[in-house]
Amino acid sequence: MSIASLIRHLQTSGCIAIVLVSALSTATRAAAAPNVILIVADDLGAHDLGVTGSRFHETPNLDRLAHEGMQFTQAYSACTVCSPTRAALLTGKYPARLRLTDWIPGENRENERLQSPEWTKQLGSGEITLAEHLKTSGYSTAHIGKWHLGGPEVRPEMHGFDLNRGGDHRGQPPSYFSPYGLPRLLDGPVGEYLTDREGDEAVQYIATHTNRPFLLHVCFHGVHTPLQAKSELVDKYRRKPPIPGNSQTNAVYAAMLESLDAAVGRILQSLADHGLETNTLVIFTSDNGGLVLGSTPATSNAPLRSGKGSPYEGGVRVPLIIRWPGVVSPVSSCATPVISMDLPATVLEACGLTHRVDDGRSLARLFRNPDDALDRPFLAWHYPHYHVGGATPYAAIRAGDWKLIQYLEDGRRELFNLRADPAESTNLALQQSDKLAQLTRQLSDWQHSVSAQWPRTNPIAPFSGRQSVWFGFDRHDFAVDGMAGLVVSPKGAAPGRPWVWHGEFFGHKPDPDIALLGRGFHIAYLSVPDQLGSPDAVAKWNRFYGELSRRHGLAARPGLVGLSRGGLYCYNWAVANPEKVSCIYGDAPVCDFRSWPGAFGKGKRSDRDWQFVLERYGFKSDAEARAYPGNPVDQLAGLAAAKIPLLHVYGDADEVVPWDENTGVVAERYRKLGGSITLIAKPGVHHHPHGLDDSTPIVNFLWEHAASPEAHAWRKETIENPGRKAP
Ligand SMILES: [Ca+2]
Repeated sequence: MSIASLIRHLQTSGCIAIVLVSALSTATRAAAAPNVILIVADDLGAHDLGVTGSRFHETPNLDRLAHEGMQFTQAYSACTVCSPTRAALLTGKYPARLRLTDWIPGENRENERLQSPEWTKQLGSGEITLAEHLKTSGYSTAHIGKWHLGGPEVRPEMHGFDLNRGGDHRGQPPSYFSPYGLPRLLDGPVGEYLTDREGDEAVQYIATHTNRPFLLHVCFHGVHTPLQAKSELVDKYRRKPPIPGNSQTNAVYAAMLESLDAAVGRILQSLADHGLETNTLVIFTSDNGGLVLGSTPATSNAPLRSGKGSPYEGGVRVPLIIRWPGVVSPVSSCATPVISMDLPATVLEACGLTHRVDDGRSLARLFRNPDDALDRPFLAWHYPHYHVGGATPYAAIRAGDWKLIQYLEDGRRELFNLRADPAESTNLALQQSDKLAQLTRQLSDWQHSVSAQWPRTNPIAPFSGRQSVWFGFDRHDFAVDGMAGLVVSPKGAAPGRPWVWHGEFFGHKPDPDIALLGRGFHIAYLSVPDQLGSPDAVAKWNRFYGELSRRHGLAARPGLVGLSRGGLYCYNWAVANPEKVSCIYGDAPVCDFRSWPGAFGKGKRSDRDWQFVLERYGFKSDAEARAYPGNPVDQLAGLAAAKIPLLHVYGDADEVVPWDENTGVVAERYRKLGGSITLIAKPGVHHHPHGLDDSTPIVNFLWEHAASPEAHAWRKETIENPGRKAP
């Protein structure tokens, strides 16, 4: 039984009280055909509403809508950014199938490891939208607000909407206060607020369309950036007392959301005023997860991980509320995973239309039985792009409680059990090999079925800059963002282009480097002296890493080498980037600046370097520096979780960087955290000399952990077949 016929049955059997708009016998469809209001907020996170758990934001109207209908607690957007989800909402197709896979026009990053494919930067006129289907069936149709699906030739008017108020190619308004700078929306009085205006446009549309079924597509520009809100509302949230444990604190964002909620309230009131409440299907959702970037992020999606532009749940989980009196039970909720494409399928069934939707499933059966499953084995995402929110090109699949993320740069995979671990904190890829293989296969089959587009490998740029010879190998000295860097290249790179990266003292004790060059490693160094591993040094390392791994194609996970103070650089960078590190070799490494140069224990004081610590880390006093919780010895959990193996070589008579205050503390804590560390003590040796007389254990450690399986196989083959050339 379709929803339309179900309603007719309920209405005629008197099960519920519904006022018939006109006689069923003469206008069967029109009588039962509900109005549809599809409200899409922009960048609204899964836990931004009062009813979805926010303790800071105030959304009484949306909370009431949820109580009068069904809340979907595991609703997904088709993408982690705007345009693809909006296209999916109108067509019922996966963005990958539409080849509209990024926000329009997207970013063109030339120096990344992968280049985006030639994707479609508009909703093509060949696609038939929900509005076109309903218009053909006699509906009035209107689009209000953000469109963001291409240029002038693919505006809402060309995709089945009779009316367009504000929709164009833009992804955000130049201003939330009139004059708006939106060519498709006449400016209101100076200072009028855009969200209020969009609500007013919707109310006016409802008031003038009471006699004919309508589709009203209200795409609020809020709560996307620029964060601009009415000052009296901002003040209200600024005055709120702190809420313990609350991670949503942005008063401007909260004020924007309150305006959006109020506009929704006025739309709902308008339906009631015109007697349309009962026969109107109201859907409220968002196009991607909440924005969590910056020092004062717009919102937090906690307990979900990350936010807009990231492959994790915070990027794709959205609120979804559906109200349809008499059909959807009030105060109901549904935990079945659903996705953007399901909404057009649902609307079409609700309107008694039979058009097939490629990738969506009607949620109608869930209205009746929220515990039902939908007839599909998984949901999937394919994003062959980079995004400032954290994404490198990836694909993902959710099947049952499991979610797999596959990174297209290097094939790395992460597997999470969302029921046990909704925050995606524990990667089970190694423990659950059967599940990993099953999801990988399903994802690959799906990508094939939608003809997913693949990013292309960027041609590897050769090293440039001043060329010289270093122990018989080519050395290039060059600048990255004004910083001096260098790379020594092997005669032939091992497969996967492995490399080691020195934190300070490049060239001191070169034996391991020379041996690794002979095995196809690159050796790299960035000169950031006197920074002692400060946050600024970590940021500089990030840029150097990006240059080497993306532009020059070196492996995604180098081995790090930290001699003495180089330990602070290596460990602090690794703590910030655990997924980018294969292993760490520390040689008498400093792991706590309180030991050296602070010498608050047994270490040897260096006044000059301690001054650098205070300055570079921004401490106002010794006391503040000593209370700092960010030394490597206190930050090992992430490295242990990432299973990064450590090797420390040290002299047990070191009086400059005493081993027990550094290596000893790291070893004890790392092992307690489940991490692996190998210690090689040199009896009676002081801080110098570094290294070992026979470097074999160091070389083997770096080779074992920093070289790819393909490199291991290649070396085995070249040793067994010495006539073969390196690739
Ligand atoms: Ca968005």
